[in-house]
Amino acid sequence: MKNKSSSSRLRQTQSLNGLWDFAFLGRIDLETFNPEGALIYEKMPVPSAFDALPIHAGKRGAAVYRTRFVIPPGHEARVEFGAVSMWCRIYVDGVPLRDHACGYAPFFVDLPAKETPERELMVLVDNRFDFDRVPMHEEYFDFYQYGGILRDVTCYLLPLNQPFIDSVQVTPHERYRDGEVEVRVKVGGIVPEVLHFALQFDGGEVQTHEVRMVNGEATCSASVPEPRTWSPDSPSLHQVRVTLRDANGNDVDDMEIRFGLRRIEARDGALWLNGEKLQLRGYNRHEWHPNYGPCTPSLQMVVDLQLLRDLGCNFIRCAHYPQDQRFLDLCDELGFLVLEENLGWGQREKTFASAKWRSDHAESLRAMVRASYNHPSVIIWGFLNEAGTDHDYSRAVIAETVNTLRSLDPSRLVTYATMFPLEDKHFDLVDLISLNIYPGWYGCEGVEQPLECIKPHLDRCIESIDSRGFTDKPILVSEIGAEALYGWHDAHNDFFTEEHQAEYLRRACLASLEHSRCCGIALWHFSDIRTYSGGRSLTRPRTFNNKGTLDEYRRPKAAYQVVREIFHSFAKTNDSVDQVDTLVGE
Ligand code: ADA
Repeated sequence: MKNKSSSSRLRQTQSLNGLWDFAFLGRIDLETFNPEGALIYEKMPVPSAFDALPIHAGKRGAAVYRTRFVIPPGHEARVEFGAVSMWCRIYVDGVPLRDHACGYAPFFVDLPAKETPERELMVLVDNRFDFDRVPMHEEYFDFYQYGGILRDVTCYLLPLNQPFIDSVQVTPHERYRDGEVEVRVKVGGIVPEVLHFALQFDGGEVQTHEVRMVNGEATCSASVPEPRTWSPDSPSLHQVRVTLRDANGNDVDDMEIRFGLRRIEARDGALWLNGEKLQLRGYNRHEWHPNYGPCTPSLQMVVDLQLLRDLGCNFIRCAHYPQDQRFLDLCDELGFLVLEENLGWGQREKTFASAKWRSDHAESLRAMVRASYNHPSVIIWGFLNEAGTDHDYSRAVIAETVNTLRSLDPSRLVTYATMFPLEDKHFDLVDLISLNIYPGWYGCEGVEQPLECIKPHLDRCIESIDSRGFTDKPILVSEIGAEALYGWHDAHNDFFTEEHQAEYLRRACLASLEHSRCCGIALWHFSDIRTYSGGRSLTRPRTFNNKGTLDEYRRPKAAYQVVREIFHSFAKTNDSVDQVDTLVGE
């Protein structure tokens, strides 16, 4: 399935996905790697995580990928990588062009022109944990971190001696219902003083614009003819084609993107979508399947969304990294609301002290917003899941991240998920307060009736937040859950049985959705995932995080029907239109 959020008619575009040459190099010294002497003896599909394939399972070290392709002589080109994990160095025709160290964020390299058509792309990847080289990935994260070229690789030919479109961002204005939007065109290559371009919405009439460039960008207001509002009940999408023209009126480059007309707000202690109060009902979801690791096929994404829709969900928290664009395309089309977050998991003072981490984190944030800006499904940007936000040392990083996100995109809400609901020090900085809580699961050693802890704990968290003066901020339960091993039942209905999990989730859903201050819930989590290896995994049976309502093969546990019933009953009371049966097939 093709990435639908952007395309071009004028640019020559080629997918570089396919079978690449490959070799696992192991624990080599990366600085001694010689691209010319690389002994390459295997084939590897791109995209894939090499260590998700049984033949390389569990290996950590360097690996090299190589492909050859052709572009017309004299042309510059851009190669976009959807994600390469965890660290990589990109060589073009034997020359190292850049390193990249956030395994889930998209990035690109610009290929210089050459007199001959054949080009060689080599990607040295490394999935070893090394805080100095790749501080965004730390080994204690509660999900398995793989290596490889995880997402699509695409090559675009850039126009010769002309400006080209780097990105197009469409932002709905206050009068979005009437089709009023702002269009921002970012230009690369030769940047003119005044940009001549044409806009064509939904294949209709062409509107021409001449705009003075500011910092490489041209911004104008425009009006979408026959506007339709986007919402989960009615996920209507619009398209706009932006065509750059040279001084003689010739078309030199173009880009078509999809967008939606909708507005998200946080005010009066609640969330509002298109002016209507919004209740979020959903799950946290990792991009993962045992057969493919983090490189799930589109079919699996559709299957997951069908199941989430069947469960009565309107919301997905995409834990804990920037998403594959194919998944967000599907959320746009099917009408799911999304919280997309930057890679982060439990960072503390040592991480924040690293200049390399700060710069990689900021780069990854910018890449996430650039890639996902036009998806109407994305309503909230998240970052730094469960960081040390009970301390002052985290304030500068949180403030800086919020400022970066707001300056890149003032149209969406910003949040981080805290594990310190009672002690957190930075709620004032965000639009939405997100709580990861596990009452009656973690920390209930010695408690007679752990399930009885759920509601009182949530009530206490909310009271404490309100008593600290945050009554205007919506509160989301961004994680809550309990483990169950698929197929495990016994007479005690105790921890790890399906029955215990079902009862836990029942209480968690009711405590959250019935609370007037709570704008929604994202259960932890959709399906079981592989996590820690080695000694850390002793707290995780099977080396899996087993809190899925479905197991890793998407087989439902007992909790499935319980959650389904509750979510559907709240959907009936809270949503204007019952959207349950409206899933549109691919
Ligand atoms: C955390 C974390 C999740 C997962 C969960 C759990 O809140 O954000 O990634 O680790 O706890 O299962 O304990």
